[in-house]
Amino acid sequence: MEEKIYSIDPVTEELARKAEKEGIETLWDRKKVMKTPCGFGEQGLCCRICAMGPCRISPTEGKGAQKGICGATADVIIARNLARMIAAGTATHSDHGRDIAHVLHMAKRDGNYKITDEKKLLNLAKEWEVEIENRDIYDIAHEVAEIALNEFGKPFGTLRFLERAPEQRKSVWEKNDIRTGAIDKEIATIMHSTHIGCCADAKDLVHKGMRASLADGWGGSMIGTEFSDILFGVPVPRETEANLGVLEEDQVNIIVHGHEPSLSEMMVLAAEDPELLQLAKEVGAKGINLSGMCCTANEVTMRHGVKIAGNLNQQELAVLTGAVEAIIVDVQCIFPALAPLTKCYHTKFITTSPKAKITGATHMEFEEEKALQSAKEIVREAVLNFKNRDTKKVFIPKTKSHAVVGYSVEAIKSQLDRVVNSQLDEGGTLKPLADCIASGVIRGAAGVVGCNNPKVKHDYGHVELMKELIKNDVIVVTTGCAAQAAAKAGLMSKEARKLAGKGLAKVCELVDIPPVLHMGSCVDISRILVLVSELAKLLKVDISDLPVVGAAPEWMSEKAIAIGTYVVTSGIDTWLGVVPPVTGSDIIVDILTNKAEDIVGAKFHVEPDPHKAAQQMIERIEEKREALGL
Ligand code: BF8
Ligand code: SF4
Repeated sequence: MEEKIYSIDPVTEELARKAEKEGIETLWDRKKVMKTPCGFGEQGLCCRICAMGPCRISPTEGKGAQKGICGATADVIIARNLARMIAAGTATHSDHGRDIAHVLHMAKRDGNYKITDEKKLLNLAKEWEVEIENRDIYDIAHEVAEIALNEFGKPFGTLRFLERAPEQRKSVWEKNDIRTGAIDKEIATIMHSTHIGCCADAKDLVHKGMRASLADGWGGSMIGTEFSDILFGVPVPRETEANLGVLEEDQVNIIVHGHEPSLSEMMVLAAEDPELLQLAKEVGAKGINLSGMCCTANEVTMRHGVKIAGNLNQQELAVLTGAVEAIIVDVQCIFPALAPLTKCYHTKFITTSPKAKITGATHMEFEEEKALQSAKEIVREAVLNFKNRDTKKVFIPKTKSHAVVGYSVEAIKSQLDRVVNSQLDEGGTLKPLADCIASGVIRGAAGVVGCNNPKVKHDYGHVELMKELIKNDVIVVTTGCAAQAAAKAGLMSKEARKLAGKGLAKVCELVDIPPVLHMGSCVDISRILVLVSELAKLLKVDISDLPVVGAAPEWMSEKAIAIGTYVVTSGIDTWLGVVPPVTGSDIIVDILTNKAEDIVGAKFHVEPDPHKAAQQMIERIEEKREALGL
């Protein structure tokens, strides 16, 4: 029998084999049990919105049920399901943003949460016309936070951050009634419109989805990023290491997994606490080794260089090393499978958020009012668990990769300042980058983002796509689990410029950057929106005119659907490596992959083969260049 290959990542392969040998179940086993996915679900032809159903529509025209009991057609059912996915994704990122805004609202000079980047706060205060003269910085912060919190429910007006887009883009949104209002309102409207017997117009439902998606990218996500930077610092380039080889045999290994930096930042501080370090020594460990998983890893590696343990598909494998004392989680992308799995090892599985309690886990609520104390209690649990480690079960793979991370827009600008702008006697601008793109030294830019999905060989979609793009002089910016795939594959080391085409390699050498830039977590795709907006303004064009493309080769979450939709709605063509559940409706497929271009100047493309996707993306970039006369 042919051996199943799970991943292109040798560490993942090694640990998946360990799981096989020990008879431990992983996501790949559960996928196997799932057998062929439900054909109706796969095409989006199933509706369970009301109790007259569930209704499923026959994929064959003229045969079997062609309508739900209420009369909803396949087009309506699929559009409703799609809109609900967008609403869920938008809710998730935005609720994260709201939490961070609350943290800024409670920040105090002598509290656990302080303002780290006053400049960023003052810039935002000016942008939002908040009085700054002769005011205490914390008063300004609290007022800015309150304004942000009102973005979620304000009864009138459109989102403030939409103003950051170029004028041409704003007109496109205005003309098509896509300028989004309060974040919660857009989500609620979708839930209302998709209730039984409400909106039954497929095109209009996609339109509603597009409008809500902007509340994600230009709303909740942007609030999350901006406020995290103000509280915890704007990321700057720093060295780190990636993959499960970052675990240490002789230390207490703690993994932080999830999304919100309000928890992980405190965990970083707690892991450095002298008393807890002393306790670690007393239990026989040489120290406390904190590493991150999924987007939480991105947050803390960008700001502190904390090592990256792995991405989505590796969360169970971390436990399988037998060397993790505790896996501490907050919200999103946490497999419930960790609860029974951790019972097979000594690992403590600790949930911290009231929004994500998991049966079988130990819940230690993280209280923001006494954040550091809460974090210390959690770390203490982990340290005390070191003595329970069963050395016979321990296997830490050797492999880990070196990476440079932390390319916020500000960091990219200061990198350009240091080596290019300083010679030109100007600073704080992306102009040299725009010039490189205009001259053709760099052909364009691609944002490669998103998850892992066992439908794709782990990391293969991300890594192959990125390699092909950089080889063709397309600079890659990345976030989320895609960023971690790149880090593990060595694409974020400066030496990776050897894999780049001549032009890009030269720019990387001159500016001292890797060809694949780590821009953060999934909410940080808002950084990419700011980046492309500034580039478009410099070149005096709309975002949709730029030789810029996006891709989510291994996406799986509703968040990814919301992201893809706001990226397209912002004017950037987006390639998906996994087919979304919409293929049962020709009308929806036509809107997403064709007609969207007439409305917002960009559309979705679906291409599971990363090499073919890269070629299509490069062709699209060249088309855009030609249209711009470059
Ligand atoms: O928000 S990339 S698997 S970790 S959803 Fe989740 Fe997907 Fe990873 Fe972060 Ni984003
Ligand atoms: Fe069936 Fe219509 Fe109810 Fe959906 S909303 S389950 S299609 S009756």
